Amino acid sequence: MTARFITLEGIEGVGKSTNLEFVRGLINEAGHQVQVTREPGGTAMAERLRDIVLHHDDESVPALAELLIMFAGRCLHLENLIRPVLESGTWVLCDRFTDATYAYQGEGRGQRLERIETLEAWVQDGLQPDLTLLLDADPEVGLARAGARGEKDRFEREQVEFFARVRSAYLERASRYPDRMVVIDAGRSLEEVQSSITIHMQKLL
Ligand code: Z5A
Repeated sequence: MTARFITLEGIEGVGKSTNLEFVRGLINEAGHQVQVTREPGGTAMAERLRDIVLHHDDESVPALAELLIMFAGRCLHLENLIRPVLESGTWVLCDRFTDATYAYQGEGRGQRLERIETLEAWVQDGLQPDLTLLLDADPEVGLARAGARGEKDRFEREQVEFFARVRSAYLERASRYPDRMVVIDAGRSLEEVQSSITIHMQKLL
């Protein structure tokens, strides 16, 4: 069986990190090896770009620069980790991928759709996730769950209206790509969320 590429998406605090481990367990239980990774980041150099884009405030970051950094990191991640791992037969489970770019840099920062589509075509050359689990919840819920943490990064300092725009962009993409993206109501208890995830994963497994 071909190795699968699965991504988790959603606004801040909806439970991506929490459920990543749960999904890893489901894949392992089904007898597959899986590499867990994340974006921005995933390789040593892409992690350095992540640090720049999330934590450095020493000069202003134009929205176009932010977009280009996301795709530069993605190019490193795809060529040096994701493609080789999939080719070796190991599944890849990634915390965020290009849907996040459409949602954050597109709807959130106002970057034009055609720009993102062009970069996506250059960098991904047709590669898309086999399944994207979109954890969806009201921004107030996500921000409250994430709120207890310490110092906030450049995105976490955004206001609730920003996350509302990001959320609606995610939902719009899910309705456009229903074969790849499934929306999971992440406002429910963790047990209920994981039961929905299991149903969708079983179709793939
Ligand atoms: N970004 C971008 O702009 N463009 C791109 O192309 C890409 C990314 C790829 C870093 O992402 C930033 O990068 C991101 C967008 C940008 N910024 N934002 N926002 P990240 O994924 O590393 O950061 P994050 O979204 O801020 O992750 P997070 O805050 O860690 O959220 P999470 O992983 O979804 O949530 P969690 O840590 O699993 O859960 C939060 C808390 O809620 C925790 O205490 C859990 O125990 C609890 N939890 C989880 N689920 C539940 C349920 N169901 N009930 C109750 N409590 C729960």
